[in-house]
Amino acid sequence: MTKKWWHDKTAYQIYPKSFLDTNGDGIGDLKGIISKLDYLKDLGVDILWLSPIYVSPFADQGYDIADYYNIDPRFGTMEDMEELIEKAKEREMYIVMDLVVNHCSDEHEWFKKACADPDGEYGNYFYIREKKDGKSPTNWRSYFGNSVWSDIPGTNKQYLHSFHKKQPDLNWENEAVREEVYKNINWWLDKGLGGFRIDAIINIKKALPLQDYEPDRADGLCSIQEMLSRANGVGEFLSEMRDRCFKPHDAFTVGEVFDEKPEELDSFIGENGYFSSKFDFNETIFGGSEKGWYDAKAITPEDYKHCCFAAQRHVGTTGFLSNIIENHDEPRGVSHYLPEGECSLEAKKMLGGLNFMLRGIPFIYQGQEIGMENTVFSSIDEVDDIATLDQYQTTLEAGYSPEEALNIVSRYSRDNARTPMQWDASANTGFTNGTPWLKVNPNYRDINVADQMNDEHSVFMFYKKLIQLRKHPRWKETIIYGTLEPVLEDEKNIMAYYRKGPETLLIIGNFQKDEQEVPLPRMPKEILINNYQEVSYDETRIHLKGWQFLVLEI
Ligand code: TEU
Ligand code: CA
Repeated sequence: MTKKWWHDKTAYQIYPKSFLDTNGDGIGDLKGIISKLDYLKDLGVDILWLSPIYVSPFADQGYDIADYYNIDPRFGTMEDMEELIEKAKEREMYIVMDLVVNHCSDEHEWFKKACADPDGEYGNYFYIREKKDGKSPTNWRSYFGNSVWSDIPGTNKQYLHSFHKKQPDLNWENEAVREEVYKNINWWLDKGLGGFRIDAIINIKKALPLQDYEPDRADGLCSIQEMLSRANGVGEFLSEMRDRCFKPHDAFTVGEVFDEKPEELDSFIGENGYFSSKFDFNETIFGGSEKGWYDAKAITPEDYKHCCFAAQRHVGTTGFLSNIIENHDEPRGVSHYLPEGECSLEAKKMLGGLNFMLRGIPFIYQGQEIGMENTVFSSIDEVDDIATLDQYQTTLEAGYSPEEALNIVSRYSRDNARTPMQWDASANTGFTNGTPWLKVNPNYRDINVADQMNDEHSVFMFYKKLIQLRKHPRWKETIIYGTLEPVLEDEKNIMAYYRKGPETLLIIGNFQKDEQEVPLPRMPKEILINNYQEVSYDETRIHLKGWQFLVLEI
């Protein structure tokens, strides 16, 4: 395998709106990120992925872009962006931005021109169709509920939006659209970006001709997945984008890829793949239901283990997964994957360690490094996320009471990950001296950076140790390029796997409150990581306390 500069890196996702506000408007900004580069360097992360900071009306918190060439004033200026890229480079860190090109904002000039003249040049930048007998062109449901079609005022036409109606899909079949996208990618890469995280990229290829599919709810609509699963040929666009943009810049790219076809793995992330990596979403999507969040099945430790190993077995050494326990679209990992009420210090470290030592590139989402947890919503009015608000309605329509519906959506809401970063125990947790755009999690006095930076037993220090281990000259080759071999798979609530390279490491976690003993193949040579102070074992067995996590040289 050709070695690439990103293979041995650790990535960190910043949600700029909630990271640090420096001008008192309650919204995080670029100057806030710049002021924390040394904090991030101290943690040990190398790649910083910023969720979108382009000009946007924030209908979907910036994933609705109105100008791909400018920074939204609420985040700062282009000079701030250039300073961030420069100061990151001084620290051997790389800035990765979010490439959101399945759709733009309805306030983008392209869409305004399309609405003014739907049959003109810009009309073909989008999917615009005549309504048939007053009906929408197809019966697909958007990710945020209701039809994917909305009216173009003053016409009998509608435009397609896979997501929110303020996010019109771009027509990738139109070469002019592709050329606009490639020009923008290269413009940013020429400014010194390390690469991109690629948003909702499977969505850019639609199954043509556009047609109805079997409805899956009483509303007569069907999941958009029905269409996506029939779309073929996305690779033509992705290989063109790779060859015109990413490859010439040796850029790191990670695809937000749901529902790719298994046989396309090598094309996506292999030696000459469209992307450097793609996220492992197996654990994220487990238990989901087309009906809605209210119908989702909880994930158990055994489910989690099997999801991780299935993803690892599928990829093998074909390429590199990007491994996460959370992101800006998900609830907090420790609240989602640890059983109710088990968010202990040891359990948080175990979950982080088990994910971190998998084969692939580890991503830490802001706040994960200090063990931030889901927040509490006392009313649906405290929620700012369109996905959560849509799911709340769906849950009410399924017959749940408002308080039951609030309780259900609180468990899965994307806003759990978007509450302000918890810096210290001062007012508004040190995030802003104004009014935060989203309520601070009330547990900030117990969970914050300031308390953990100098506590050798903190979650922060544990992640710092994990990152140091990945960079350690003796172990890095094995951790980065070594194979992953599940072991003790039939032992309930034990998640264990070898990492085999020049050395052999055994990673083991007791994914339950109760202690248990498991067999060992031979006497471990060295304990590299332990989330407790001690551990007892001999050449045949190891005794694990509740939530105990270990990395052993064996
Ligand atoms: O997410 C794509 C996507 O599939 C998720 O939005 C998922 O369907 C949704 O979160 C349901 O809860 C990307 C971004 O990560 C997300 O923040 C944006 O909302 C979305 O695309 C549209 O740009
Ligand atoms: Ca601000």
